[in-house]
Amino acid sequence: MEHKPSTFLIILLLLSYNLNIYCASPHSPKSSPPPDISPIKSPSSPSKPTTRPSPSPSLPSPPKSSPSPSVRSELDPKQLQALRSLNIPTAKDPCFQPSLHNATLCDSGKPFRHLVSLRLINCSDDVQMSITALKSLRTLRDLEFLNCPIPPVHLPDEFIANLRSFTCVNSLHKLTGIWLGRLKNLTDLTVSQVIVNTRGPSIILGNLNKLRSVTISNTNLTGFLPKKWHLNLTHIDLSGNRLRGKVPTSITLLSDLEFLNFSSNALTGVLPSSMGDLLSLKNISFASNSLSGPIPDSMSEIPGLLHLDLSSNQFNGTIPKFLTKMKELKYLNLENNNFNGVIPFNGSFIKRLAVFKVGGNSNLCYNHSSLSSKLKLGIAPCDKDGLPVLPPPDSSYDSSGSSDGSSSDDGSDNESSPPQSDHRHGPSKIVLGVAIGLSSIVFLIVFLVLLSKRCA
Ligand SMILES: *[C@@H]1O[C@H](CO)[C@@H](O)[C@H](O)[C@H]1NC(C)=O
Ligand SMILES: *[C@@H]1O[C@H](CO)[C@@H](O)[C@H](O)[C@H]1NC(C)=O
Ligand SMILES: *[C@@H]1O[C@H](CO)[C@@H](O)[C@H](O)[C@H]1NC(C)=O
Ligand SMILES: *[C@@H]1O[C@H](CO)[C@@H](O)[C@H](O)[C@H]1NC(C)=O
Ligand SMILES: *[C@@H]1O[C@H](CO)[C@@H](O)[C@H](O)[C@H]1NC(C)=O
Ligand SMILES: *[C@@H]1O[C@H](CO)[C@@H](O)[C@H](O)[C@H]1NC(C)=O
Ligand SMILES: *[C@@H]1O[C@H](CO)[C@@H](O)[C@H](O)[C@H]1NC(C)=O
Ligand SMILES: *[C@@H]1O[C@H](CO)[C@@H](O)[C@H](O)[C@H]1NC(C)=O
Ligand SMILES: *[C@@H]1O[C@H](CO)[C@@H](O)[C@H](O)[C@H]1NC(C)=O
Ligand SMILES: CC(=O)N[C@H]1CO[C@H](CO)[C@@H](O)[C@@H]1O
Repeated sequence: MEHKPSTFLIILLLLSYNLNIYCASPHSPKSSPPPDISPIKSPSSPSKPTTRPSPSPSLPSPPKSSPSPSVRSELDPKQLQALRSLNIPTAKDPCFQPSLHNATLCDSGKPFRHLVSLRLINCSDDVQMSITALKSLRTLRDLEFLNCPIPPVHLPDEFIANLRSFTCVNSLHKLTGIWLGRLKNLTDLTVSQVIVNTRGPSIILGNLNKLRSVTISNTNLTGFLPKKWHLNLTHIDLSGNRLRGKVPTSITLLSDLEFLNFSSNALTGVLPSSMGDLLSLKNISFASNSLSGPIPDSMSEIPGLLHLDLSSNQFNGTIPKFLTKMKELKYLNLENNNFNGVIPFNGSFIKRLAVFKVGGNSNLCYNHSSLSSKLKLGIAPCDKDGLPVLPPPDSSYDSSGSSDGSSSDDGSDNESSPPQSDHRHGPSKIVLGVAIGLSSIVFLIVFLVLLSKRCA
């Protein structure tokens, strides 16, 4: 306790030594304005270079589809007409106008350009997509409906043949599995906030053999997960549906899969023990289902796991220590399950994560000699047998933590090996603070007197 004021004294002496030099320096005439604190300020004073206006701001590189204006060709008149029938403004060439509400993208064909991408946003419900219009738009590779409450459309075969990407968010009233299953050449499918009537996702996924990315979320999709998956899938989001049954082992054959979201369904059973075969996995969520059993050991093999959400299920067993070895992990949510035992984490692991949740596991506890109660994990500390101390943690004020700047000084203390139970030191901390404050003032006065004598 004594060494804190003495450190302060040393700093002051050093400062006054500095000032001493400053006062004596020939470069700083004594007639200059009071040399109050400018030498202390100086480290921050070198003016930062303000954002330099670049002499010739380079224009953003033009989209690859637009050559120099002089040689540009125009959109195919038939497609122009089709766009007009969709109430899309065509006064300006849709291949060049900045995409505002209805985004369009064209190829660089000659003599005419053709549309490759069309996005309809917030359209009025009286818009009709006629067969003629759709046939003339068969060059589209990408079609998106966002908030377009128009009636479902029948897509002609020649239109479907070229379509690679289809998005329907809160649009087209209602879709069926058979309608979506016709879009056989798709690599990307996104359907969200639309009712999808079907017996199960297999009707759709079993037909789209080129899919790489599929999102069918919040669609009230029913049935079971497919047993057969297309092996090139990298992204699967079937969250927010009514899917039931087990997670099939066959899903672990998807070695390119990076993103898997089955959250908010009615899945049951245990996770496949070969989960660790999903070597490309980065984000995974099984949150809000009725899954049980342990976290599979094989998951320790997944090198780049970033995001693991198993919350709100009935997973049980102990939390595996291998999670601490996962270098990339940023998000770990295990709350509201039946895990038991001591959590295998220390403070430095938990601090590394952006999100860490383990609350709502009544048989889980933390070792209070390696984790501070300040982390407020929502679980009880363990007794010496590794069982939760009952009753569960009470977050009432049992320390001075709420009265002083505890949040600022706990930055490193739970890293150190003997973390004392800090609530006993509450009142003495305040006394110490007052003492340091008072002595600081005294020293400052002495310092100023000294300074004024030297510089006078
Ligand atoms: C579509 O409508 C939503 C809400 O009505 C609005 O926030 C959004 O900016 C609109 N988007 C476009 C491109 O008009
Ligand atoms: C998919 O595209 C190929 C050419 O890329 C075409 O031959 C085939 O007919 C298309 N399939 C469907 C179902 O349209
Ligand atoms: C989805 O299904 C549930 C249960 O059958 C039903 O209550 C709900 O209204 C459905 N949602 C929509 C948007 O139809
Ligand atoms: C997966 O994609 C690769 C190209 O990235 C392709 O060569 C291969 O045929 C695809 N596999 C299947 C089963 O479609
Ligand atoms: C999964 O989907 C839900 C809802 O659709 C979303 O809230 C959640 O963030 C998603 N999880 C991941 C890992 O992307
Ligand atoms: C994957 O998880 C990370 C960490 O939580 C998050 O920042 C990122 O947005 C997620 N990626 C996707 C595609 O949801
Ligand atoms: C997990 O729960 C299942 C029943 O759901 C039970 O058979 C199993 O023994 C439990 N495992 C552990 C480690 O508690
Ligand atoms: C808690 O950690 C200490 C020191 O790391 C260890 O000696 C003790 O056995 C642990 N207690 C439990 C219940 O695991
Ligand atoms: C925290 O745990 C990790 C992984 O077990 C370990 O590498 C690290 O040394 C621990 N840190 C401290 C301060 O105990
Ligand atoms: C088909 C379609 O959605 N057309 C819309 C394009 O945008 C204009 C205004 O931004 C709407 O009036 C059209 O309905």
